[in-house]
Amino acid sequence: MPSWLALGFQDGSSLSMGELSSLHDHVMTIMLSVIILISYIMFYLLLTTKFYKFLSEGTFIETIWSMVPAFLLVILVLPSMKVLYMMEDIKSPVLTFKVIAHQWYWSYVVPLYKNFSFSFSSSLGNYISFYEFDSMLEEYDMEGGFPRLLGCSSDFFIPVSTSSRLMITSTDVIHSFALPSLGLKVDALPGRINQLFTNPSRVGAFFGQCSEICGSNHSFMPISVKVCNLYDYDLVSKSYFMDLASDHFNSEVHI
Ligand SMILES: [Cu+2]
Repeated sequence: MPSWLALGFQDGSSLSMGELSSLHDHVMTIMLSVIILISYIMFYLLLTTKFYKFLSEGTFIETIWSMVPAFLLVILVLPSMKVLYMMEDIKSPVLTFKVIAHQWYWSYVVPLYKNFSFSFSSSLGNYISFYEFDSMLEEYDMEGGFPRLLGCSSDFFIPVSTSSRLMITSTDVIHSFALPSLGLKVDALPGRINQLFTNPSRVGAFFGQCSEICGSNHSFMPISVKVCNLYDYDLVSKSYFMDLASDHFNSEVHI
C-alpha cells in the first residue's frame, strides 16, 4: 500500500518482493562502497602533490584491481539470477487470470467457480467458462477509503498463499501492468501475452498503476488488487457466476 512521503519501496507482500528488496539492498551496499572508495581515491589524487616518477607498472596491484571488480560482478549477478529464476519458475499455478489493458482502463478475465463451465443453449461449443469485467478509475471522495487516483470501480480479487498466473495483454497500445507491493511489473503488448506469477503472502488491498506512457489518460488507469483468503475468494467466484447467470436469464426474457 502506498503511503505519503515514502522514499523506499512499498512493504513487500509476497516472497518475491521480499527477495527483490533484499537484492536492492545488497546491490546498493556494494554500489555505495565502490562509489565512496573511488571518489576518495579520485579526490585524493586531484588534491595531492605527491608523485612517484618511477612508477610505470605494478603487476601485483594491477592483478588486484582487475580481480576485485570481477569478484564484485559475480556477487552481484548470483543473487540477481536467483530472484529472476524464483519469479519465473512456477510450473503449476492454481489459477490463471487474464489482464487486458485498454485506453484507458483494465479488464480482467477470471475463471468461474472451481473452473466450472456451463452452457444455457443446447448447441455445442457455446460454453461459458470465464467471467470478464472492466475496472475503471473511481472518482475520488474523502469517504471512499482509497487513495486518490488509485481506486477502481471493480477490484481484482486473487487468493492469498496460492500460486496465480496472470496473462497480460493489450488491445490498443503498449501499457504496463505494475503492482509494486507484490513485485510485479510487465509490459502489456498488443498481440502478445506476457506471463507473471504471484503468490501473495498476506491479505490486503494493493494498488498499482499503468507504467508505460500510453496516451492522454495514462495517469488514470489504476490497478486495484484485493488479496483475500480462499473462503472469500470462493464467495467472489460465486457472485461472478450468479452475475453471469442472471445476465443470461435477463437477456432471455427480453428476447
Ligand atoms: Cu496504460
